[in-house]
Amino acid sequence: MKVLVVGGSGYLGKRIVKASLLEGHQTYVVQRPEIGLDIEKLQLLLSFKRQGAVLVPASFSDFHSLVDAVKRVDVVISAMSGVHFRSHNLLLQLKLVEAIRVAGNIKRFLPSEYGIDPARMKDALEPGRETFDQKMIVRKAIEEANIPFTYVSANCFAGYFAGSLSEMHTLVPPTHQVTLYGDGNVKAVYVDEDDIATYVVKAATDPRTMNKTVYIRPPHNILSQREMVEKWEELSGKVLEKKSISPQDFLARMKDLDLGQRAGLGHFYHIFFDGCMTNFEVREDEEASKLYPEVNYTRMDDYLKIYL
Ligand code: NDP
Ligand code: GO6
Repeated sequence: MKVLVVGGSGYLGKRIVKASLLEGHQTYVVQRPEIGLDIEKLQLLLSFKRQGAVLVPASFSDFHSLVDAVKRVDVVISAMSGVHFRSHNLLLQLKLVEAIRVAGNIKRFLPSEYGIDPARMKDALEPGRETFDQKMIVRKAIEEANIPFTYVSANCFAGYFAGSLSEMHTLVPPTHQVTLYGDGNVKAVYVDEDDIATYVVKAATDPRTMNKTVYIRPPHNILSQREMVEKWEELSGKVLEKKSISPQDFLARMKDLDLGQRAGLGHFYHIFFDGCMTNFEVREDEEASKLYPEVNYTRMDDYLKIYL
């Protein structure tokens, strides 16, 4: 298969490029002229080329260049940034959908989702709600254009949610005390980003996932915050002092934060108080570790070793 990755130099995107090359796909990666003097991005793209990827020059400010890029492949996987607010990111994503519609050749499109299932977040708190609403607007455009799709709900990126033991404003485990959300027993789902990329690439060409949502919910990685803390205590050999925060006190922290962190706080609230990742059933034919049992996914006790 010929696979185009959009956003291929990003945090998740670079892992998707690697997974696609490993899967043996002819892998195309968008190279935007706007990266300019960003030497890290350019060197990363050049390293993809050395590994066999084809770099495709295209710009979101040149619609025809997007259509031409899309015409060269069968499958498009987007991993564009999700942190842009106030509709900027939405406009870019809709441009990509329009280019795919006009090109008319795409057998599967995976829009940039990879988190909580936005279809279940109609009542989410503002301003985090905006990220879900935008993803739903992109879905509507895809479906109205009759573009074959797969949506991937990847749950918690381990890099953000496991390393921090799910505390905000940090990416590393605390050394002395940890604040649990309520009793700390609500189940979330943690996934290594390399595994997310592997599952995304597998789902992208799978006839079983056509026009469906795939949930990445590996059974060993369905864990409460308390269980994550216990795993870290076991590994580090140190017991952390536990505090607890009520949902009301946690929400009250929002007033002092900037827009991005307020959105994040809402997401954490829905994950660790509402249990939005685990309060519904998924069938075996829509769960990634069941669809692709050959993938030896990373368990969180192994993952946490990188922080020792
Ligand atoms: P990044 O912030 O790393 O950005 C990815 C890419 O977006 C960039 O590399 C760039 O592509 C592209 N991009 C950024 N700005 C522009 C622009 N102005 N014009 C065109 N392209 C642009 O993204 P992430 O990897 O963090 O996020 C990818 C997805 O994963 C998002 O949908 C996000 O919501 C989700 N996510 C989920 C998390 C979870 O825990 N479930 C955690 C974090 C993200 P280029 O390579 O061309 O430069
Ligand atoms: C990741 C984050 C971590 C925010 C999703 C603030 C979309 C999703 C799980 O960009 O807002 O400290 O589902 O202080 O559907 C950010 C967001 C995580 C990363 C959440 C995300 C998750 C986006 C923080 C913080 C660890």
